[in-house]
Amino acid sequence: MPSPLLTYYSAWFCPYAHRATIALSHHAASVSYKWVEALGWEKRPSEDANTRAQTGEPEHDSYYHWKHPDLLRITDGEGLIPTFQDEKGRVVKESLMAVEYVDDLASAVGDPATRNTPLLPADPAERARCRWAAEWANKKMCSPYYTMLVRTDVDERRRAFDELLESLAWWGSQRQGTFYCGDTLSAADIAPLPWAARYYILEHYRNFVIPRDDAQLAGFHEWRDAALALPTVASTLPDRDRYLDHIAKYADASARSKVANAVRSGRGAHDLQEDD
Ligand SMILES: N[C@@H](CCC(=O)N[C@@H](CS)C(=O)NCC(=O)O)C(=O)O
Repeated sequence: MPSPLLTYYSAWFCPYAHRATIALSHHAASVSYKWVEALGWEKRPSEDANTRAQTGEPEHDSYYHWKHPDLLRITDGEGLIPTFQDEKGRVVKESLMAVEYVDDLASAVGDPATRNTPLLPADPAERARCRWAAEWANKKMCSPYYTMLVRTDVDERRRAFDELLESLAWWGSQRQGTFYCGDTLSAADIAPLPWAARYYILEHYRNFVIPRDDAQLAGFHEWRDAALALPTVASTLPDRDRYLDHIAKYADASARSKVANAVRSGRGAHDLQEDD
């Protein structure tokens, strides 16, 4: 069966979309797509007048997302990436599901002779373990990244970093091979990988260094180094300086995105709500 052409609404900087990009890169032999750069920043006077009134903050400019009109149209105005649209117009969104969707497509339409390894194990219990780990990583290895960047209380940031280190140690110890589900990359690995690839921002903006020589973290480093060295992953990594410049808007509190708004209001990045 020929591979359908997906329209992939994405953005070069977005770690959530990066999950889908890694899945597409892994399954490049089976799934074809057209990338649409669908999100960017625009600087406008800050709209959060209530917050300013409460904190006494001076008038300032903030960065808001501009969104591709087609993305807004097919997502009823929500406009989150990653979003896929297939040739029949059907929409798939939410990054963890997008990864599974690409994997399902590869097994449905990919040529078995050239298809890459599946991202989810076939065994039901192993599959459930892998999905559970992806959700866990989303909360424990991805959301703290935004807490450290966006929250202003230094103790809260430090607590988030300490918790992150505990999570990294746990993750490294749970692997069933080089990677989480064995010796090939899985959907569980892809869940935290875009953030693990960007943890350098924590040192750059918050002076939080993930120690290299701590025995508890050896498994995490082994996992991270092996995953980032895969050509299908290495080819997807954003330029470091360009990304540092992008994420400065979170570090200096001028970003107004759904994730930044959720974290500013005291929730986790994984807990977006309608009005964020
Ligand atoms: N839960 C979503 C989150 C995706 C998300 O927040 N993506 C950001 C870009 S990194 C976005 O689309 N932001 C648009 C906005 O904040 O309005 C997922 O996992 O796909």
